[in-house]
Amino acid sequence: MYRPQNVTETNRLHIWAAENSFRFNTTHLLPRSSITIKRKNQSNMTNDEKEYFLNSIQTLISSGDYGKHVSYHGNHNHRMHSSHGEIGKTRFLPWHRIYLFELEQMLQAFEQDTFIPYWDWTTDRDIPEWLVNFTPTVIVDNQPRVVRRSPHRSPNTPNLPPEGDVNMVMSLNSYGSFTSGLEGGIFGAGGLLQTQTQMHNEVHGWVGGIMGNIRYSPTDVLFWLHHANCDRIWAQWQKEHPSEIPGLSGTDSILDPWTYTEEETLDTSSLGYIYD
Ligand SMILES: [Cu+2]
Repeated sequence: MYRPQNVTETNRLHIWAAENSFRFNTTHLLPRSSITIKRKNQSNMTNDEKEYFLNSIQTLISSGDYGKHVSYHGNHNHRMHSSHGEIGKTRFLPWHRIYLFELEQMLQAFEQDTFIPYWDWTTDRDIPEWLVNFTPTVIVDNQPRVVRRSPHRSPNTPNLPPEGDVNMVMSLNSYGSFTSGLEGGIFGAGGLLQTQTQMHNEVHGWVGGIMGNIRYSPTDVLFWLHHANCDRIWAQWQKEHPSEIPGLSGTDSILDPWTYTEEETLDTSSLGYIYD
């Protein structure tokens, strides 16, 4: 059902500039070396790639654009979590896909080949070493927000989700059950299944600190790596379930504060990226 865009370098920049989500314009942008960028597993990044990524994040923090982007997540009028009801549950994956895409476009204004890496917490069972000391203070909604973490410490979320949890959601056949399992875990008749963690929510709680605060969690750079992993899991699941789409309609399908529609999110390669 999706409508793949014919992505060329020019229209990629055009699509993004038209969104006008921040103050740069196309004259600031350098063409990428490839039309389709590969988001890599963070554990396979070169030192240069890590440096480019953190430098461009830091540049956006200093310019105020990062803090502004974080603040969208604190505005719950955008309905992007299941805590906002059925529509929020349905919008969770497409909304966050665009949220990451927009940040990645901004990062590429400074390092044209940079990408948001993903953190596969089923294999890397701790905070990636190179990010342990990246704990900036970011101005969000006119207040300084400090990145603090308290990994492992919450009694409610003692473990990062194991591979079995991912296999479990991958085996689900409807978009509705897949996205709720991935966002917050799979619930049986008696509550959360004993063998499962709360998946996406679990990682937020496990990292702790600002990652455990729904309003300001994107202040921590781990947010982007964690959500890239969720987005990657969705992309894999989509390949096996091409007809299972969120199915939003009317204004619900417009991923505000941007103007992208659900349809435009359904194929990552039409947004110009894939996963390795
Ligand atoms: Cu999240």
